[in-house]
Amino acid sequence: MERQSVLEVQDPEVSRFIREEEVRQASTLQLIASENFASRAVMEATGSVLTNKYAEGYPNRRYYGGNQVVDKVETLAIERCRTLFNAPFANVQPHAGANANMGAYLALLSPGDTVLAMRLDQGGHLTHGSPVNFSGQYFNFVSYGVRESDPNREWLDLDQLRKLAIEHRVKLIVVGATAYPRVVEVDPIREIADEVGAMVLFDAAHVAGLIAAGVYPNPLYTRSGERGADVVTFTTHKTLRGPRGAAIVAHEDLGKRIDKAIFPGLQGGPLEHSIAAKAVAFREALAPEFREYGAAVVANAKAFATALMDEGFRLISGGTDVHLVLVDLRDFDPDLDGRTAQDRLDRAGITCNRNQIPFDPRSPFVTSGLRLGTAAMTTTGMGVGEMKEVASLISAVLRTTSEERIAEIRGRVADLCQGFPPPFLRG
Ligand code: DSN
Repeated sequence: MERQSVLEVQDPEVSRFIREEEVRQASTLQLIASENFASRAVMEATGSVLTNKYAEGYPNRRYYGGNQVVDKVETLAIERCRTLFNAPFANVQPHAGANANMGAYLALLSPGDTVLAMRLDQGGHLTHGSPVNFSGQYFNFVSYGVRESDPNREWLDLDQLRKLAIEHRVKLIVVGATAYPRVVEVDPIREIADEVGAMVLFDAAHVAGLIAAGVYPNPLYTRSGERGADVVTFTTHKTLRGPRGAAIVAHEDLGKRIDKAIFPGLQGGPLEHSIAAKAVAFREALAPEFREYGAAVVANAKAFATALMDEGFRLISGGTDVHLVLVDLRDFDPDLDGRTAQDRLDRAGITCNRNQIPFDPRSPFVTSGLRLGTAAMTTTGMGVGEMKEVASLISAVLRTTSEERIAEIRGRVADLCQGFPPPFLRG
């Protein structure tokens, strides 16, 4: 509190904006699938004196003096991360998911190497080979997607993945997505990789918290406990509910290469305040309550999916196994695009993002879809009853163009949120 009042005195403008954002986060619904509410302990570590320290290098191998305490912090974060993911090796320094992926590519590839990853417009990520991203500029990416028709419409097309892996003799297969509502088992990917002599990188940015909670298979291992993905990258702020940042876990033989790629290959001084907050989040995720949280996130997503379908929305792949649903708006209203829907929901206090759906006829800026996640709502304590209510509010907003009606719904949203305050407002 004292720290905030200092800010209020010294910089009233920034202080006011932070307060405004607190009000926005607490009085509107947060449905962006990549967001969550970090605990107060995580935020306290993020705002600590560790932000003052330069610590280029790794514990006991630094280029600056005075790292006695920081070494303990980073070692603790590494150990907790390894325990959480049953990982032989961990690097907790990546500043963001994009850096973690870049670090993994630097460790595993040479410029120009051929890589297979999921198409961005079918659920992948910019760092999975987009031509406007470093990944697509420095490596030769080939993309797989989802099935266009039944059986298993909009589920990962493993036949296509295997065909492309063989045809292009890829060096690395990247798995993982930002908008794919189904579990991806590493086992068949490992088999394909072994067939073509490729490595496997699993980008678990979205599902890291679900893995930690035991409700999503750990991609480092196959179901029979053999080596699965060679490397797993993930962000710490999505379902894992930690500070904004990322980490990498891997099998022991790749550890040295990954460390070298992150520093000095890619980053300078690590953000030790953030690493301390990651350690706090890993500890929280190791507690039994986090398993309940992960199970509740998925149960809420499934209830939300059913309720949305009852309201007349079609969901990509017919539902969800994870923390998010991807809505195809076209069956609900053929004239309603993702951008219009996102803006109207925003005015009603329902925060989400438009998203391309597989085989989307609209551009990435407009889109025909919405991506909705349950991680943040679940953190506030909402359950399946609230998911039904939120689905009905979304449907009501998207059925009207009356600003008066949207304002009325915004009031209902605020009432609902008042009963479920985020952690930063709790004692
Ligand atoms: N921006 C993240 C997401 O929303 O999924 C991915 O980088």
